[in-house]
Amino acid sequence: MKRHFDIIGAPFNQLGHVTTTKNTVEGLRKLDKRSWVGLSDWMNIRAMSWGTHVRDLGDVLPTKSVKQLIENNQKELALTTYTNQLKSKVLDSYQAGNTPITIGGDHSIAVGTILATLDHFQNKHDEKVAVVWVDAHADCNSSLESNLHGKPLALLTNEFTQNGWFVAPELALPPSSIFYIGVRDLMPNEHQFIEREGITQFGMSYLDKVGIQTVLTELMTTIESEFDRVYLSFDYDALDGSVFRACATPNVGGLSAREAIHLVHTIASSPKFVGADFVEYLPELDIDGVSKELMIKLIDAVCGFRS
Ligand SMILES: [Mn+2]
Repeated sequence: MKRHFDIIGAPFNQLGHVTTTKNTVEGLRKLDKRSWVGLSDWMNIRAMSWGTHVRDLGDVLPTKSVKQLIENNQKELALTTYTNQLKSKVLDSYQAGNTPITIGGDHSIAVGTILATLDHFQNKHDEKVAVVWVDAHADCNSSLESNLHGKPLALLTNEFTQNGWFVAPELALPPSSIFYIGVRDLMPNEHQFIEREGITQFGMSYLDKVGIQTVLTELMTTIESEFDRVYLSFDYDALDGSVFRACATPNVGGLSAREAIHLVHTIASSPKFVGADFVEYLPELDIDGVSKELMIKLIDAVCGFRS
């Protein structure tokens, strides 16, 4: 199967621990003095020299009304409005038979990408979708106080039910479909949710013991036997924060560059793979461009290149 990839920009960074109105996707696309490559040039090289089918669909920008809602502190409504726009763009990609690669944005944008995935595959085609969540955090914090970028999985599973938040049952994500990799900073309520629902976690200590290959073999064996599709949501802060610090919440002791490339390449190589998002990378904090080069390698790994 020759895949057709769609790059979708989701530069929405208003619901995290650090907010920015800068276009974080443009920071990745463009070549600058700090890095030897920009995503746009690199994808052109892949298309022209290697025959990769990849196109950049541009950005889903937050509208005036989204910005207004945030100013009015109606954040859940702002997120619903923004992610509805993003969802329809991602759905277009699925309907065209393509593989969307969405670039954030903070992790709240995954509400849009995953609702599109669940709408297309779970709701319309009655298929079971596994969501692999690669992150330093579990992002299922259901408390009212925490930022929305820390609760996309609470929102998608209807674990968070305040401020009018509700996901239609046919679009809700079953907790048993979540697979965590790299989580090492949990809140007690998140721990309880994970324990209660029996969610699969491949934590860093397990990875230390068995290595990334065993983790991926176990993960993909389960997905091959129990699921029809797999979606990948990759938070930059899953990476080792002692090296990769271009985000709001770097966390020391995460995935190495090689482990991350191998992980993304392995999941994206599955015939069941449908799409991915890469979130939380903040170009303005990337002082030497190392993180940008890795982000491009991770996106390249989705396209089948393990370089
Ligand atoms: Mn996250």
